[in-house]
Amino acid sequence: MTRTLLLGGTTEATRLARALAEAGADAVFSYAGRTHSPVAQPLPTRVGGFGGVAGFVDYLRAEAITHVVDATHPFAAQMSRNVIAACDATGVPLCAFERPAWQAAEGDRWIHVADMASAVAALPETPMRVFLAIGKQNLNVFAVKPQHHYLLRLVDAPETELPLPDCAVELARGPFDLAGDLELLRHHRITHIVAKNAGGTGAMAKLTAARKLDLPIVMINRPELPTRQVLGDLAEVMAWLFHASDA
Ligand code: 3Y8
Ligand code: NAP
Repeated sequence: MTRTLLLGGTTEATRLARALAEAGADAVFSYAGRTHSPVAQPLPTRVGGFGGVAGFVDYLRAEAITHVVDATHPFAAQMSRNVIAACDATGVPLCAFERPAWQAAEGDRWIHVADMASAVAALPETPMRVFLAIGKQNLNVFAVKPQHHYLLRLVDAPETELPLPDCAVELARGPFDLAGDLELLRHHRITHIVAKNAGGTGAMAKLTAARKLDLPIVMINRPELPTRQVLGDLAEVMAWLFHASDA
């Protein structure tokens, strides 16, 4: 009998949770607990870290998990590395459910950078109006360029003082749409966007809006991960979970 642990926090994970619930599958959904009130899922849900690789191994054994689907965000690299190590150690089958990276289209003005520090370096010296669509975990690296006006889009109101002297906060939770992101960029007179190459549809609207407004995007490449099986299609994940175990 398959008992699945689904590591979530993305649009794809939410879709897969619905498919598993509709199939009456024995599955547990897992959030890191990054936001105050995560979207409720149609599966039994646990919230919070496991306690590193050792904690994750203990959880897999204690909960008799037979399959792990890593549907975390492409930038949740630490979790994905821990999952690979723990599934190697226990022999529990693992697949990543991951959306392909975004590709620049005709008319896009993307500046590709390797990491957050390079994203800061890619911004001009003269004061601009920058939409930081990267959440709150990496804001401090931008403090070396305080001259810009920054627009931050966060899931929860910041609890500590922000490291940027000139910034506005927009509280919102994805997935986002084109009309909303066009209005956001126009209202705040944005000149540059900084984004992670999240892929998927949940955070894509700002890319289309930037193209329509002819704005440059500093696009941060995904972190490298050790090789693992990656599936990009929900039906493939369901087949991996249920047809494989029939074999
Ligand atoms: C807690 C679950 C769904 C999932 C929706 C996707 C991502 C749409 C767009 C912009 C970019 C950003 C951020 C973003 C989006 C999805 C997806 C999305 C980006 C929730 C969620 C959790 C998180 C964590 C949160 C991070 C932050 C990142 C904001 C739930 C809503 C910037 C990433 O306050 C914090 O600490 C927030 C932290 C990690 C990045 C960061 O470093 O700050 N997401 N986002 C998950 C958990 O606890 O395990 O709360 O409901 C999920 C989603 N947020 O249900 O459809 O494409 O699927 N989330 C990025 O992608 O760049 C905003 O503004 O355009
Ligand atoms: P991360 O840096 O890769 O992970 C740091 C630690 O957080 C992990 O080692 C683990 O703690 C815990 N953790 C992460 N994801 C978890 C999950 N789904 N369930 C239980 N514990 C989890 O992770 P992150 O980038 O902060 O992302 C956290 C969550 O937000 C993930 O669910 C991710 O899908 C979602 N998210 C992230 C982004 C982003 O830009 N990073 C964007 C959208 C959504 P222990 O070591 O204690 O087990």
